[in-house]
Amino acid sequence: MTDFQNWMFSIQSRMELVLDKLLPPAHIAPQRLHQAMRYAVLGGGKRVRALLTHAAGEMCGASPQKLEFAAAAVELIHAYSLVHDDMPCMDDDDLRRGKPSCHKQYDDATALLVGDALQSLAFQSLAQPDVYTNAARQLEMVNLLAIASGSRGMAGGQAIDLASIGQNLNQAELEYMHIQKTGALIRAATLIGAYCTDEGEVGAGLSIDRTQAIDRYAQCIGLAFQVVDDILDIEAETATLGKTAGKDAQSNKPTYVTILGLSRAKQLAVELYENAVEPLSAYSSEATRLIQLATFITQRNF
Ligand code: GRG
Repeated sequence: MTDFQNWMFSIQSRMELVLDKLLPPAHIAPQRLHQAMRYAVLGGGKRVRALLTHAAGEMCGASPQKLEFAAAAVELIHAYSLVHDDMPCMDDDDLRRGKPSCHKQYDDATALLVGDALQSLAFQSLAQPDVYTNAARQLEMVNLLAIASGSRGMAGGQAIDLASIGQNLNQAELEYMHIQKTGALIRAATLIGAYCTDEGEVGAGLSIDRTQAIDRYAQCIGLAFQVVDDILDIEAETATLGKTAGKDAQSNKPTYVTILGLSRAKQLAVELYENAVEPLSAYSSEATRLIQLATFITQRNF
């Protein structure tokens, strides 16, 4: 196993434990809701957003405990978005993370409540009273996550996505939608990791230059993530993806592949990778994990 794979697996398994502890136990009432929340969050997912939080935090010298609660908050928002996205009133998908999607395993009303409750739990995780020593920075993180998830971020992007079905979007319009739908949360995940550092703490701290470099990285890698997602929708198998392959074409959705064609979409993913890592070149080994993650995100096959 490579050093990067070791790092990734150790964070993925630590995140599983943190999320397990944050989620209400399945035997506590209302049991069905709590079971469904755990079903939607645990035992699946690449945890890309949590990895980004950790990688950015490590670059700025943040402590693991702060990073874990912050990364959990982002993963909880992400899990809520997947549960709602799969519902019949949205993308109507039966498969998620290799198992029946939440509303299929439970029912629509439960899935709706799972999303609502996961969103609240995300902010509870970020609002921990004893973890973050810099209250102003903690408030900034809450604000960042709220904006990224709301109508001018992920939920707004989803609204544009639903309205775009069957429409002929151009590349700029598609990009605008994805900056909000997928990019905003990925950007927040990364910036929140950097914000977990307290000035004067071990490590490099959070200068304006460093924040800007991380922000630029996060915006490019968020878009790259979506371009690769569109490519995989065409090229990968349902069994590998753990979600229905070919769904975009089936739903008549504009994607980078429908607009640019496969080969230009792949070229765009490479360009976005290069644009993402370029601002980090000044930081040498401190930025290693972010650079390795950019490679993982753009070269993944699931
Ligand atoms: C319902 C408010 C609301 C928003 C939904 C992000 C989103 C908006 C829907 C997800 C639909 C989708 C498949 C988007 C493409 C990019 C994406 C977010 C893929 C899933 O993320 P991964 O691959 O999933 O990181 P895992 O399972 O690995 O966590």
